[in-house]
Amino acid sequence: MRTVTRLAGFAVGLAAVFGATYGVGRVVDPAPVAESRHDGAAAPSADERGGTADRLPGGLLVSERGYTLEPVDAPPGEFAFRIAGPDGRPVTRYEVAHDKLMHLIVARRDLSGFRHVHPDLAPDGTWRVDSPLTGPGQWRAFADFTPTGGESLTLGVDVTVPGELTERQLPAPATSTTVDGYTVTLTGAPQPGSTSSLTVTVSRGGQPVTDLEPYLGAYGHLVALRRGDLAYLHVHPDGTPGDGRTRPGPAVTFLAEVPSAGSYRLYLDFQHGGRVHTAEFTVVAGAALTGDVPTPSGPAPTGEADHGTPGHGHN
Ligand SMILES: [Cu+2]
Repeated sequence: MRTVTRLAGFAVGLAAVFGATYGVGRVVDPAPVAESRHDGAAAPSADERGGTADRLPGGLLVSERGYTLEPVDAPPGEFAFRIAGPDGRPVTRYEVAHDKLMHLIVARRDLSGFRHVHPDLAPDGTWRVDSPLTGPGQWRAFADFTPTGGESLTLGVDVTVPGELTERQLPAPATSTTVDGYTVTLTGAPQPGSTSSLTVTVSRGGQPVTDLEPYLGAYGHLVALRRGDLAYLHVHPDGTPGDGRTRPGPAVTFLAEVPSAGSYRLYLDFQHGGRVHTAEFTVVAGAALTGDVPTPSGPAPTGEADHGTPGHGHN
């Protein structure tokens, strides 16, 4: 899995993305800035960097290691894009990862409107899907894929949907949420720089759900987006269906390593009753260390129910 990003990697990431002017009060060694990659060349290994660094979190770059995410014009109601490869031509060969050739994740910059969909590949390398951009706003679209002959990669691009938008406050941190009649609780808290165990427990009508269905080869998929820059972490469960030790609920455990302190929105996809449901949580990593980023204005919402996009779902 490529979701593991060490704390040292975060320091490099912040320096590379924000430059020295955006330090959130942390001491960042300036040396790695010069090593940030703008040319698509392979990342220096941790050893080459003196054992201090990993690569950036996913989704922050529109172009990385020679691959570039390019939205293309599409009819209304459709979203289309391609991945340009190192030779400049659209990539047409991909490896299956988590049951699919391509995972497209979208969320607004305010972390609302999350969708996770699976586009279809045309022979010319164009990916098409019914548009998951469910309303106006500044969206970030993430393409999570493995090109044949390359490593897995998550590229991100901004997409604007015109129209009037009321920006939503990030819901307050909570350890329980409801979706589609299910109650999902979260135990564990991510700590930057170390692997943290996060366990979600699913119940319905007060009864634990013990017959979760595999979805994309797992009993749950967890995407985390960092508040502030939408750094993307795709976290997978500790255990897979059929491995003889992983039970189909009510608990699903994930191993997460977040790249920094701060607020994250977690999006848990799980399948039950033949449908995929998405439970969302706000968590604060390293809260004791730095505290949360203050909300710019107005009181924080007290619940989760006002944040979700009605009918957001999957295909
Ligand atoms: Cu997917």
